[in-house]
Amino acid sequence: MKKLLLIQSTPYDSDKRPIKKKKLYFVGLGLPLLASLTPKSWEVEIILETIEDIPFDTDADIIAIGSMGHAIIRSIDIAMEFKRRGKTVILGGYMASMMALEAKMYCDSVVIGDAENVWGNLIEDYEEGNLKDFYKEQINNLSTPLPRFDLITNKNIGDFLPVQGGRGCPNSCSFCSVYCLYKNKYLKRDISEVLRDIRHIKELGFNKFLLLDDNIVSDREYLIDLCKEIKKLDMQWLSQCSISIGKDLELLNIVADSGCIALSFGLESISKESLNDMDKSWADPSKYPELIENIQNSGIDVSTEMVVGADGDTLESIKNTAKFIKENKIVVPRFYILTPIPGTKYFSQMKEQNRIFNEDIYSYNGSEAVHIPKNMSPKQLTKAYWDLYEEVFSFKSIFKRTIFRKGIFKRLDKYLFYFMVNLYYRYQIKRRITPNII
Ligand code: B12
Ligand code: SF4
Repeated sequence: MKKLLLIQSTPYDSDKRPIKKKKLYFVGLGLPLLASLTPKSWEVEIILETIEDIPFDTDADIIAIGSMGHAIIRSIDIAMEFKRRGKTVILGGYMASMMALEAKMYCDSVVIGDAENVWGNLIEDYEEGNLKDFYKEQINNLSTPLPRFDLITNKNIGDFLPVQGGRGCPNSCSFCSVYCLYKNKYLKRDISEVLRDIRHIKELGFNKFLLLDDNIVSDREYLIDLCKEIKKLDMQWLSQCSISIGKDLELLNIVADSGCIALSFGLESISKESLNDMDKSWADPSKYPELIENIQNSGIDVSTEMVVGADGDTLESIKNTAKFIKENKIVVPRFYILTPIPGTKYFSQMKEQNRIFNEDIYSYNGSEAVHIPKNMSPKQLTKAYWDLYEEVFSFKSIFKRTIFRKGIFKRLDKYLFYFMVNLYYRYQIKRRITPNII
């Protein structure tokens, strides 16, 4: 029987050691899905490198490696090692798709973008000794088989399994990788298919799921219909979407009522100028507090993703961001330095303006400035970024955002959980690890 080894690589830390954890709280869907798209005549194994070691002496025939964000550099190192050992190596996932020519230098074939329509052909071509350099076919309808969760549920993962709703996003933020691959397209799966996967997850004994979707409010009617069905299954779920959901109280209630416990929002910045600059002019930071309050009042917890270093940012506005997070009692805030990722519009803009200060794209990790900001030096930006993290994860701020809040005793277990997550993030920040891959 032929064997396929699927690997999700882990990023390197600042000493170039692969970041390791005992438990991976959130797992992606890409590899379980690829496994289910693989012909039944193949044996498949999945390795999540964050929690497992890579079996370099495997007897697998094909090694296929994912590439998420700055973990691409680790993916390339793994690819080169397997090539050295004479294996057939495939790279796929976001970064390999966005820099496919570069990725090809280290492997036999690159899958660009969605794998659904090409993975079967790739396996067939391999069997016929006829692998092509690139496989690319964008899908127009999103329909996927039941993912091979059996290949990950025996691992030390969290209590949420991933289920996909939609893929892509109608917006076009200049720094965004999703826009690069989907160009304003939002593909959604049939509600019956999404429910099939959620029911399966429940049968496996999981009562929580991660609804993977780049922006679940991309299609309001679809979301309402989906939530009405999810409610019947009595489960808890998390997802991410645009903060604009905070304007729509009716929708918020339907979403909360269906079991949504927390949503993550890419707020990006409290500076309107910065948002305009990122082609995110539809977002209005002066409205953020009101929208956040509406969301929190509906019973949904708010976690945020923000970036610093856009042209509207000053050292003072970055400092004020800590105040914003504290005042709005954001339970799980995360930050990145705005980074021009090759393939994005923002990368081309920075390149044209000659503002890329560090050309070594493989060193980009979202926590060190690589471009020349408008209102500070790259060094000042990196320092302001870590100062912001230190301030937001000071004990005072952690207590204020998680413990000292109205209704704490009604939902003590929940806020204690967030308190623990914050302590863990603090521990990572002290070691200069961006808190993200738990
Ligand atoms: C769940 C998730 C996570 C989870 C789980 C990660 C994991 N290791 O499995 C957590 C929270 C841990 C995480 C962490 C990170 N993530 Co993440 N994550 C996601 C998210 C929300 C969903 C991924 C998913 O399962 N999608 C559903 C599946 C079906 O789609 P897919 O992954 O795109 O897979 C399809 C194709 O891409 C392809 N494919 C995917 N992998 C592979 C591999 C091979 C070999 C092949 C052939 C094909 C292939 O086939 C699939 C079917 O078509 C995406 C957003 C998104 N739009 O996908 C971000 C996303 C992938 N993450 C991103 C980033 C940046 C990160 C971090 C680097 C964040 C950070 N700064 O630290 C870390 C790195 C983690 C790591 N490498 O271990 C970026 C990647 C951007 C980029 N240019 O690379 C995304 C796109 C978010 C965003 N909007 O920017 N992430
Ligand atoms: S709203 Fe989010 S997913 Fe959509 S383009 Fe902007 S950053 Fe990307």
